[in-house]
Amino acid sequence: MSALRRIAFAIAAALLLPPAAAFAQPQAPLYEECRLDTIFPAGGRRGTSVKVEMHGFKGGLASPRELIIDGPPGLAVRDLKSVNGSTVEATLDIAPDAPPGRRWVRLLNERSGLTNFAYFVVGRLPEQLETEPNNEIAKAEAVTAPVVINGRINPAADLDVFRFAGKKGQRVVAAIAAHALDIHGQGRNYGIADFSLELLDAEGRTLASAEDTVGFDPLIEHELPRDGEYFVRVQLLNYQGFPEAVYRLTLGEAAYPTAAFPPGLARENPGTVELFGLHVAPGTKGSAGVAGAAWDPAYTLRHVALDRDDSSGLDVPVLVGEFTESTETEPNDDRAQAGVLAIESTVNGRFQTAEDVDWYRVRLDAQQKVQFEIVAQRWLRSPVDTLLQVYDAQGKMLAENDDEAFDPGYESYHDFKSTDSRLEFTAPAAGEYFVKVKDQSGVHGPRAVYRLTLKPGSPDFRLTHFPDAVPVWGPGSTACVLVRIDRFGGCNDDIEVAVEGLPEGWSSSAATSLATTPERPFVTYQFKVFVTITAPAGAAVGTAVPFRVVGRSKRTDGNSLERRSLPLTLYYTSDTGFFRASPLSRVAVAKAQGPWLEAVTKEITIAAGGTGTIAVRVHGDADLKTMPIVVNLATFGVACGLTTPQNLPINNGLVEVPLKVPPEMHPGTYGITVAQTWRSDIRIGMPGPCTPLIKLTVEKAK
Ligand SMILES: [Ca+2]
Ligand SMILES: [Ca+2]
Ligand SMILES: [Ca+2]
Ligand SMILES: [Ca+2]
Repeated sequence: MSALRRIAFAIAAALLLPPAAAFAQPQAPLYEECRLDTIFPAGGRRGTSVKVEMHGFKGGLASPRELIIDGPPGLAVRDLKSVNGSTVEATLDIAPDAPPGRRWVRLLNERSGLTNFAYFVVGRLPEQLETEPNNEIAKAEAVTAPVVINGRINPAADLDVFRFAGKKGQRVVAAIAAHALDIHGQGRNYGIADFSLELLDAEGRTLASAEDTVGFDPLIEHELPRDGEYFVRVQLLNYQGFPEAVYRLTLGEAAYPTAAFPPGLARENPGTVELFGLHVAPGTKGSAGVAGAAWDPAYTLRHVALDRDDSSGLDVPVLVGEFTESTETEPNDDRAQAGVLAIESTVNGRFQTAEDVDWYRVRLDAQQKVQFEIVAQRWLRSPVDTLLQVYDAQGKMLAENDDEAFDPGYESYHDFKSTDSRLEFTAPAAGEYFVKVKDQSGVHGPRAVYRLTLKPGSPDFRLTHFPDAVPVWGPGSTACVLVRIDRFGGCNDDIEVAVEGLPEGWSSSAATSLATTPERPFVTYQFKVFVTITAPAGAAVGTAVPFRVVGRSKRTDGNSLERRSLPLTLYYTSDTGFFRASPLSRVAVAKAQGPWLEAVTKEITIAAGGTGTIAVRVHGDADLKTMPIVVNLATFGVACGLTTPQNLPINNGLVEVPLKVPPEMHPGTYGITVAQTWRSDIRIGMPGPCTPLIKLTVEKAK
């Protein structure tokens, strides 16, 4: 959160919260963010046992129940225990045959439910933890390469120096995995941990240094000039340091894959890809078919690791696609050599040389609408900046796109503004059209990959939702999930968004993202909706169950579209907007922290500018006399309060909540929830209990 944003929040809090003196009621309970900020070490060697320490946020990890680990098999958890409310320890026994690569680790606890995921990597090289003090060359920690060192840059200005013996002619690798594992700060250090790395000789002279080689991760490959001692120095940019700045340093003659080709495969039959990187021989294959059978189909990311003795386990992202897959065929540097594309297909390409451009051709009917989309920097961490151009058969350029307009913030696997191209195109006449893909960042080689997908330009939409780990605060209570709807190709249908896949006894509510009508011109309420999930009254605290979010457009022509929502794990508050695509959504039952609300009024109709009253029942605290209440409606941006908080009396367990509908609100049916003050606000990562969705029908102003 920026300083300005903090101030804005403080002012908002001061303005919006009712004066405590007026009713002398306690503040709403603090619903801790169920957040896992770091796991240390962030990996271990297979066949060993690793004691890990997990850090959360302001007491949100109290009463740990279990670790839920997704991804390839081979990890067993024992000795899970609480150190304090924000720190948990456990021992991970890594099976001798555990496949190398990352796992998705979450902590289930009674205090705040289920956390976001943090990555834990299984490797095959020997591993060790750094030992402080190691800040100076004179105090460098001696290590035997090849090795993976698990360290932390903390406190500010911490430096970690390691000493190893090398031989003349050895090509050593020194590589940090941190950004690759989404290592990020908290508190005053929001943002990806940005490391730098130096290789020094015995006299302390710098032989090589690196900063942002793969994303923000530094990587050095260097041929040692003579037999002797060498040093590697790790630090954070600007001499920062914080407890979450965890890294894995691979050092020595180790295999370190950094690219895969093709960078994507058909979902149906993923198979293998070729890996590229340091000490990775041409023709080396990796499998993209591991694990994830239970993953949400909306999650298309896979990770390919190298299964070899000298592998640190760090894997390379690839994607699975819905359509026919192919790879480009060089030479294709001019129109005459263009490769053939079909609608509903994906071609995997790369820029092999600095001059490389890639041409494709496609036959289109008159007025046929198509959508070209490139994925390169997003998801794949490719360093390219694509430019996409469409030409007619006479060589006249008809359309082009550099950086896609679509906001990538919710899905970016990288942390830069997206440079991927996307355009919707309508063929003016029947015939052959040509597509040119070009890089503008001046990079080429195995990492300079892209995927170009050609889809029909018909109306379509996509959904994302967060959190992917929903806390229900007490059996019988309800929590909400925020779903974002993005429409393409002129999609203007009502889209019904529902929660599915919950076990028996659980319930949920559906919401509608409204189409635009003459009566209801485009409004931000179309972009986001809430759906809610209610746990059974008999649910045990510490229960976690999977769910999925599905959207269905209700086409007037009868051709309905169904799309699965991509789950997002939330690293910071949604206000700061730091998300990562997640393989699976779960809802977990935490201990009730205080009272919770049930909707007595299930639906209400109010004219724009008019007022109404919603009745809610308060459970869990019979002595409570008043409660600060807010009515929420998912809106664009960070706002979701339809009313400002009001301190309201409780009579016989019931609260009558007055609701004034803004005069500018368009006619339509909206899903709203009632919750206890803005501390229960999902946007600040504190999704306290709320009522199940209440249907609010807004009529035209009278
Ligand atoms: Ca350190
Ligand atoms: Ca140090
Ligand atoms: Ca090429
Ligand atoms: Ca080419």
